[in-house]
Amino acid sequence: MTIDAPKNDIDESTLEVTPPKHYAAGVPAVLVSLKRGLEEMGAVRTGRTLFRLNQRNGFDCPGCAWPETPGHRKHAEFCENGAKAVAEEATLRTIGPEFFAEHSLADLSERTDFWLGQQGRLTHPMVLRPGDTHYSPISWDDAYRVIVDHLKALPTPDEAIFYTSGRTSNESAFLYQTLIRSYGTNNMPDCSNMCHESSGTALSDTIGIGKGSVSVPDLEKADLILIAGQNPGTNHPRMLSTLEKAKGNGAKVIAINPLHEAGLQRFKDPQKVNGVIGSGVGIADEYLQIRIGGDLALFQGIGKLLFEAEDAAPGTVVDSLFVEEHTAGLEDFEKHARAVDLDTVVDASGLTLSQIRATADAIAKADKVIICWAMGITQQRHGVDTIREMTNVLLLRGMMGKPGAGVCPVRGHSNVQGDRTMGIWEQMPESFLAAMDAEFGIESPRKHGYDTVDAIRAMRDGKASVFMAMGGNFVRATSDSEVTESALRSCDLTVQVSTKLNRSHVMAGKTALILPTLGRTDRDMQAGGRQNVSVEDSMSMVHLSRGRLTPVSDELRSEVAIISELAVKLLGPSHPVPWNEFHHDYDRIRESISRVVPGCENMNARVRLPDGFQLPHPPRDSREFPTTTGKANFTVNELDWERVPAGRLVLQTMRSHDQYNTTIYGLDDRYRGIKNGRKVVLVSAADIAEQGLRDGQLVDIVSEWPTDSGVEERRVSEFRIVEYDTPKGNAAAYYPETNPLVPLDHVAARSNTPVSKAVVVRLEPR
Ligand SMILES: Nc1nc2c(c(=O)[nH]1)N[C@H]1C(S)=C(S)[C@@H](COP(=O)(O)OP(=O)(O)OC[C@H]3O[C@@H](n4cnc5c(=O)[nH]c(N)nc54)[C@H](O)[C@@H]3O)O[C@H]1N2
Ligand SMILES: Nc1nc2c(c(=O)[nH]1)N[C@H]1C(S)=C(S)[C@@H](COP(=O)(O)OP(=O)(O)OC[C@H]3O[C@@H](n4cnc5c(=O)[nH]c(N)nc54)[C@H](O)[C@@H]3O)O[C@H]1N2
Ligand SMILES: [Mo]
Repeated sequence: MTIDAPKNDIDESTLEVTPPKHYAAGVPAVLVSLKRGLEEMGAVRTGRTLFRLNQRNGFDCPGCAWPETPGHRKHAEFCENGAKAVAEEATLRTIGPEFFAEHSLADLSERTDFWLGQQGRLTHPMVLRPGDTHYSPISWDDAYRVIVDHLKALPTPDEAIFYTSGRTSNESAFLYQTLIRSYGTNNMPDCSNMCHESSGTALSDTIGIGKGSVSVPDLEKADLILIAGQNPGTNHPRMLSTLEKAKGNGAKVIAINPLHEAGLQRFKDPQKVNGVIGSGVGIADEYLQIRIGGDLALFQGIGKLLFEAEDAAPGTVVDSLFVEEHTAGLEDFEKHARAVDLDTVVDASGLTLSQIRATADAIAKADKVIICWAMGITQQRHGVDTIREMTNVLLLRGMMGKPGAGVCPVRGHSNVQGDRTMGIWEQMPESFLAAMDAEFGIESPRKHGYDTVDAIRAMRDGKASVFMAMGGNFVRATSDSEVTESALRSCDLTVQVSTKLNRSHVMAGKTALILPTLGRTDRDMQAGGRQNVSVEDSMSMVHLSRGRLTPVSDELRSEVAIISELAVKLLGPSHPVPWNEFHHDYDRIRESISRVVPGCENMNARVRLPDGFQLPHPPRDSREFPTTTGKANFTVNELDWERVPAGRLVLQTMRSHDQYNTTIYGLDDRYRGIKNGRKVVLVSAADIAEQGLRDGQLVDIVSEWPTDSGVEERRVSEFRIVEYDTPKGNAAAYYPETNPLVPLDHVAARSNTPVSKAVVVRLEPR
């Protein structure tokens, strides 16, 4: 069998630009999936993986966290981008000791993210010791010894940081936090800090639980679905099938997005006849091309208009029964909402008054309303307030805890929600820590730990010197790349448990370890036989995932194995946690989870049900709100938005169609018409004209950040201007190439999430 050689590096000069597409998926998507599969893993593995994706006895797609339709797990359900995620992991290309002997650290650091990721699966534990120019092989036992020696030498466990990315299974996340808390710290930053933290913070305030309140059947039943700050055609393609069904049942969809994303316009389902030869289905009935950062204003305007509609036809808009029985804080909210100035809302959002009125009218009249959102909302300075304001609108209309209505934060990584449920959080509540202590006879630390941004600050300031990551690509995922890179390099030890090579392996601490691990698709054999793991999707369904592929190397260890083996060495053989039993039989881990994590009782039996089981959600299940008031809270939020200084643009950093976060699959952003390159900046015709620039011109993007001592500048070079339909004053470019532009302190209020979607920049012609 031949596996294609890795792709060559990027030549941005061959960039091609064609008009953006107005629909998503369709035949090209299926062809792309199969082609990627065959290139990376050959026919047999392609068959074994793609047709086992999201099936009852198969593995959970490592793509996004969009759920399966209950009862449908028996059908192969996969999408183009899920297939790419699988091909990326199941590739037969490998990089072992010879690769690292050939490529020095200096060589690797010159390579692009694309090149690093394309080299293949990691096969051996590798070490870089002080003064080494190359990584060299190390045995697992010696690798654990290096970690234990460093951790034991720290003056306090709080000088170590333990990151988690969202592919980690429930079982390994639970064990990982048990290890970290047994060792003695809560320093557990995770990718969620950069992702839906704003959603968790806002929803905890308003409804008392940081998770979405709807399921797939709710979306299928809704009358009105708002989709704000999300690009499902690329990032959650299976959501389009759900939207298609909702539309078929009569739902109206309103998209709120500065860009006209293809998947929000029309969907041709490749698994249906009309999707292959017909014109597919239209998705958005209305498209609000909002200005970046204008959503808080929009929802405040809607709040005001709902009260006015209630005045005009009393008893028809405000759900007074719900409001009286289940909510608190209406009076203050009403006073604030009525005082909102609609001219300001128009200015801030860039929308017309009639668009805003039509949206409010649709919300006022629909019986079942759902609001979905993702990174366009959460990665904003006012992300938390915006989500609180969306909730205000829904609460006023009683859209909580009834079929077809509610809040729907659409999660990213396939188990990012589960990792949090399992205790990966720097500030888990006392109830969880007490349950851990009772289960294991340990003493979990109570002092809150560092989140992602605080972890970088701690390393930068010399307050932390050991960094370990369970997956992910910390230096490329986080903001302010230069600061973060030097923070990581200043550590005494960095440890990356990974499937594939990435920039975080290259930005190595004085001593650095790469520990290769099994992925979702790989068969996981332990002393107790073949193991499976579980994950929780965006709608709180927990189900099993079982890998089938033969691992590419005998040296790979599962995350559970790595954590347990390290724990025994770090904590000693008499530690009360039964690490060896956990290692050998993951059912034993689930037994402990059953006792510690509320809602996971009897997990081993329930996770084996055909659709798994759904975690409790009091607002959804019984209109109970575990908030400080015991009711759903209306909130009052100051109106603010992103102003565009003269001659400047507000830049959002987003994903192309050919990437998974920091992993670059290819160089095309098919739906947006960008081919063979990534260093582009999308700018409106009006700004191009006003600033005397031209389409196709090469520019540097310079971000400007006011400080006490003046304006700090950050720069990325040689980006090509692409004229694109985005609101005047706004621009868009791809992440992670533009992460150097996002200042570390540019974070969302309260959630501390980097503001990746609104950076003030200027374009400097080369
Ligand atoms: N194939 C693929 N799938 C993925 C991922 C991937 O990289 N590749 N990543 C996964 C992860 S971890 C996540 S979190 C999700 C991310 O899923 P998305 O949130 O869809 O990802 P982004 O590309 O960041 O897209 C943000 C969207 O918000 C819009 N936007 C930007 N600013 C604003 C604003 O101010 N207001 C509004 N209303 N909209 C705005 C942008 O135009 C864009 O459409 O996808 C997950 N799934
Ligand atoms: N500017 C900007 N920055 C952003 C964002 C943005 O929109 N704009 N989005 C943010 C968001 S939403 C997120 S979630 C973060 C993503 O942050 P991360 O989760 O840290 O990044 P990923 O790119 O998903 O991580 C990819 C790496 O994970 C490893 N990996 C893959 N599968 C497995 C596995 O099964 N086990 C283990 N141990 N390792 C595995 C591989 O080595 C791979 O290189 O980035 C954030 N950063
Ligand atoms: Mo994410």
